[in-house]
Amino acid sequence: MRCLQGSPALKEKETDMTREEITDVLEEIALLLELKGENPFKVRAYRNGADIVINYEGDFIQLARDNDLAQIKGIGDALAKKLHELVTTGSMDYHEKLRAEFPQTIFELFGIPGLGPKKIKALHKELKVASIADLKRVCSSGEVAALSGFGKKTSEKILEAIAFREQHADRFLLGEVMPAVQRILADLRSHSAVDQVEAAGSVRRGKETVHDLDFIVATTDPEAVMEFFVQRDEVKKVLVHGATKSSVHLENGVPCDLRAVSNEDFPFALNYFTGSKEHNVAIRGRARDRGYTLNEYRLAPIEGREAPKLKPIRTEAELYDALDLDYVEPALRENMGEIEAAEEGQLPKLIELENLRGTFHNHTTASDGKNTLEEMAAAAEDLGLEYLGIADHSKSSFQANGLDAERLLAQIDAIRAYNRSASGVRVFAGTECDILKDGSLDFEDEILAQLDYVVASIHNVFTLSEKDQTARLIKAIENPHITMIGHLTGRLLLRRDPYALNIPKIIDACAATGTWIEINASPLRLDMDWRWWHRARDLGVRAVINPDAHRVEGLQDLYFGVQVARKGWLRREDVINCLSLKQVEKALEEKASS
Ligand code: DGT
Ligand code: CA
Ligand code: CA
Ligand code: ZN
Repeated sequence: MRCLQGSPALKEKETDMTREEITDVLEEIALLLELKGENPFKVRAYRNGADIVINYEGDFIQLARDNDLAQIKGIGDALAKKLHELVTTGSMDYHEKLRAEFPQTIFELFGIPGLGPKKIKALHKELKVASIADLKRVCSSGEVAALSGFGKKTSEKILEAIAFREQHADRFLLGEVMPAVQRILADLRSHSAVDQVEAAGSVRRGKETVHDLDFIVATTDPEAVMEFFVQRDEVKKVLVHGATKSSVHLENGVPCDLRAVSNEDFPFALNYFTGSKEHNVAIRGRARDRGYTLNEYRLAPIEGREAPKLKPIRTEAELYDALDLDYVEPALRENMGEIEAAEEGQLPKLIELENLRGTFHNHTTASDGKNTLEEMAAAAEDLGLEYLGIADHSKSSFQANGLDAERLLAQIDAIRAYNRSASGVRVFAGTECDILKDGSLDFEDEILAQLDYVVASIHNVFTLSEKDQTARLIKAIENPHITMIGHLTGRLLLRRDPYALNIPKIIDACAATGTWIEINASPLRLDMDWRWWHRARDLGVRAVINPDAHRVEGLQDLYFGVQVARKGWLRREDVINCLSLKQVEKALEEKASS
């Protein structure tokens, strides 16, 4: 599979304003209009506009520049004019005026699960709630419980959500910070005084959430590099601007550290600041046992101790070698057995993004996706994939416009017809079938049997006890029509905890039935968690990395799924969608007939 982030088909031409930024403005206008209680059609017009901006096939930005948008279906004259203003001046008067009618902090409220515009409007109007701090106060005082349409239970739920948020307030999704990481790396790399540069810390280890970004550069002119770094446009606040270390906050609130070292110190600094702390402690202990001291500057004999003479160390690989260890990939540096494995030459050869040949769990406009089957297939082909599975929602996911049997059968026909007519990727017909409360499935077996594969997922009734939720899932796993389990625990990182589940039991059931487990690659899910994969792999469970894409850009999330697989010690042969088309067809048949 080709490099994702740079894929030409998906990348926007360089402009000051991106499509994403324009959509954000339109979505925000829709929200503000809703808060004001404006006519729903007006609100809808901005939401539709946002969809069009993202999905329009031509050069939207250029058309907006040229004031030529009114030719696009769904964009009226008034909106076209406003978008022209936005793209050419960077702001929209209408939007700014609307914003000014509300306190800035009101936008925080949209981040609380369960609070839609209607509720926020009521809270704002009745209790003057304009921030999360306000909301916490009126929930605690009992005023929210007494408010019509809310009640005690809702009030408690809101308080729980606020507490959850506070607990996670200082962390960010890896997927959320990755674009900034790439920009910063590229900028630093382009600086003439920079000899080497790497992201370190949790980002380099591919952790699913991160507290801050850490960068290390090797340079002979640290002051110039520091100056360059703190002057970047994206930097909002400079906390420390030292001779060899700076700490800043980026625009999006993400803290970011830069350290400058000499070329000689680089491998030691990089290794130290990559962590994890636990891994560092373990290898430092190992160095000490061998008579060396290891820190962020050097590996050197401890004074007065006998120690074998060291070869020069210019890279991390040479550092590990000096400690009689195979090179440990950053993804594995969590002190979870990697040092023992490195000592015994037993580290896995980890899967790489390029190994992926296809993917299974993706949505289209048939349910809640934003792109058609043809568009998704073309995007998959652009990424160099050989096959693409379409798994739209089933009918119980009515909020996601899930398909009933009739619509599903029509979709199967459409996919078969597509495969006959097109020569690009092979499309597999699947479903993301809801697992109902009792563990039965949302389609009859007779329907499921007509599909190429079935992703089974839980989308509701999250509150069962661990025992019942586990039994519910195991019942689904035991249905031979199920190919794989989607987003196993239902967690939304930094937003919603996983439902209660006995994961070892689920892994055993999947091993016994040959059911695959998804690595849901959406940066918000990354589920099943990497901490379980080593064990699952050893029990023979196969992983399948799925982006759960709801639009063509979503396919790029495969990158994050691969990070999870790597952190979970998975090799190419452990991941089903590294198989070629021919092999994967065979694997699907075998699963269906087991
Ligand atoms: P986070 O919380 O997502 O930023 O996670 P990290 O791992 O990036 O942590 P951070 O930024 O505090 O520090 C970067 C690395 O520096 C960390 O992974 C290991 C190393 N480090 C930081 N403090 C210590 C320490 O007290 N002892 C040791 N051994 N290493 C440390
Ligand atoms: Ca960090
Ligand atoms: Ca840090
Ligand atoms: Zn789902």
